[in-house]
Amino acid sequence: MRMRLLAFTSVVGRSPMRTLATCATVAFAIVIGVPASAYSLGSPVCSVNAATMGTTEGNSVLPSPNGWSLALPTTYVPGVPLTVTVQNVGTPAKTYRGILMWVQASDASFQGVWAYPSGFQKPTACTQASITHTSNTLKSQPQTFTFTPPPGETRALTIRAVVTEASGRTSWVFLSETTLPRAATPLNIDGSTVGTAASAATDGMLLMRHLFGLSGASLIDGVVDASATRNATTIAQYLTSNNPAFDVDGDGIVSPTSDGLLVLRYLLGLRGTALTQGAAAGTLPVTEIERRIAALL
Ligand SMILES: [Ca+2]
Repeated sequence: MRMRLLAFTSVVGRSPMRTLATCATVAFAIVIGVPASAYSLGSPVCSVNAATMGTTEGNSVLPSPNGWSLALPTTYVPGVPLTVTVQNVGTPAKTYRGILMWVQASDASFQGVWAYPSGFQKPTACTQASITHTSNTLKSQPQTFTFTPPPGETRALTIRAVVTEASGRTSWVFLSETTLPRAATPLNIDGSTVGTAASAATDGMLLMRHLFGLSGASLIDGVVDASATRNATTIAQYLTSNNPAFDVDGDGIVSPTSDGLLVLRYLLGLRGTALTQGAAAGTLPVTEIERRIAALL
């Protein structure tokens, strides 16, 4: 019911539909009957569910998910892009015409940002948490997309998708939804298994040294926990692949004298102006910087 209300609300706010209306009654009928992913120019709505689709498109002639699935990581790190692959593993030659995919947190709020490759776009009235096609031409799969979870987010995120196989309205299939929990303690940089999962003397120093360009022995000497599960090589790989997570002041750059210092100070217990004095480079309020670091713990 919540999903239906969301979809309906999204449709009501869509101005192009209003131009089709000749009177309030007709407008209401069109709003109720708006097709979703079968639209030749992409979905006008931000999300749908099976009930909405059945009502507006007619019941699908295909059983969901009809071989379609999403491939993606098992967890997410706040602020770090991840790859989502739409695929039909059992039938590599299978094509599709339309798609609507979106991401919501547990309170049904839309979260995160899709990148839009050629042929895909943001539904006009939606946030970048939704992605749809730009035309109903046949598309091959697997198709990869990039999604960036919000910095500072800690709730599990659920990715949902509906695909339209043929040009008719009743060939829609829902893919099994996938819920990604946040990765455990992304700031546990050395992967220690004993004691404090993230500490200034180890993880804070590792981040700082890495951002100053140190590697090998000079990266890890004296600053990895006895229970560390990563070595100099895998610590460097971890910090590189999760680099965007450490832009805690949100200026788009990960720097030792701002982000590295902020994380180190936070792990030492500093908060408020004592945290950010002379360190933050962006325009985020200190409360948001604290939230972004806390989301990595
Ligand atoms: Ca930064």
